[in-house]
Formats: sequence, C-alpha cells, structure tokens
Amino acid sequence: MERTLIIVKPDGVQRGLIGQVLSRFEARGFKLAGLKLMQIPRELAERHYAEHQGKPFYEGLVSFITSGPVVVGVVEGPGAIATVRAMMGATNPANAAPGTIRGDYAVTVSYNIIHGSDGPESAQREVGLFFNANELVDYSRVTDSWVIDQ
Ligand code: DAT
Ligand code: MG
Repeated sequence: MERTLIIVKPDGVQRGLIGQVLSRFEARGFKLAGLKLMQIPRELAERHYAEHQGKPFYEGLVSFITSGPVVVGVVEGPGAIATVRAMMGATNPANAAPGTIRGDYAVTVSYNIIHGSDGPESAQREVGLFFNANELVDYSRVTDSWVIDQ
C-alpha cells in the first residue's frame, strides 16, 4: 500500500476547487490517510521545494505556495504515487490532457492547482514534512473490498 502527499495549492483553494479535487481521488478508490488546511510557512516551503532552489521560477514558486491557505492531504492506495501523478496531468497545464486535474482546471504553469509527490522517496519525505505520525489515520472503509482485490 502506498501513500503520497498532495497539496491543493492556493489557487485551488481560492477558486473553490478543494472538494472537486479531493472527490476525484475518493471516486478513484483512494483513501485519505491525512488531511488539513494550513498556510505553509516559508521555511517549510523552502524545504518542500529544495530541489528547485536556484531555478528561475523558485522565488515565485515559494511566494505563491505561501501566499494563502492550502489543503494538504495524504492519499493512500495501491499505486497511489504514480496514479495520483497521472490524475494531476503534466506540470504545464497547456500540455495536460483533458480529464486530468490540471487539464480540466488550469491553463498556466504557475497556477496549476495541485502538487503530488513524484516518486516513492519524495512521497516519504514530503509526507514526513507535512504530517506527524499521529496525524495519519489507519482505518478501513466498508467499500475497500469492492475497490481493492485482496
Ligand atoms: P510538478 O509540480 O509537476 O511536480 P515540478 O516539480 O517540476 O512540477 O515543479 C514544481 C512547481 O514549480 C510546478 O508545479 C509549477 C512550478 N514550475 C515548474 N516549472 C516552472 C516554470 N518553467 N515556470 C514557472 N513555474 C514552474
Ligand atoms: Mg515536483
């Protein structure tokens, strides 16, 4: 079972898209193991986006992600990391296929609605950055046996 970090970015919150974004993951069959609304402090944003430090868009990215509230979640399920990335669509919404989150809700790269961890190592690192162990909940849903063959 995999867990991955998602962030509904400030543009998604301001545009009232929290529910629509989260509902896609629920409808797919994934489970939320953690969820919170927060405004990301600059220091946390810098750690989260450390890989982009020095790139031309880095300063704008950090100021954008800290500019207003976000919803941070941990999405759990088989293949969650890669499937969430596929559901997000390409980084630049101009290249994101219709049917993906970015392809349905966004048009420019700076305001692309959602973050999702890009692999197993970043998922583990990013979940740890945003959630304490006691904020992640282990539970089963009555629908699980109709979603996951086990
Ligand atoms: P992703 O969010 O798809 O993992 P990324 O990790 O390469 O993409 O970049 C992180 C974010 O930085 C991305 O969601 C939007 C912003 N970004 C990336 N490339 C950009 C660019 N060329 N110009 C402006 N913002 C960019
Ligand atoms: Mg990334």
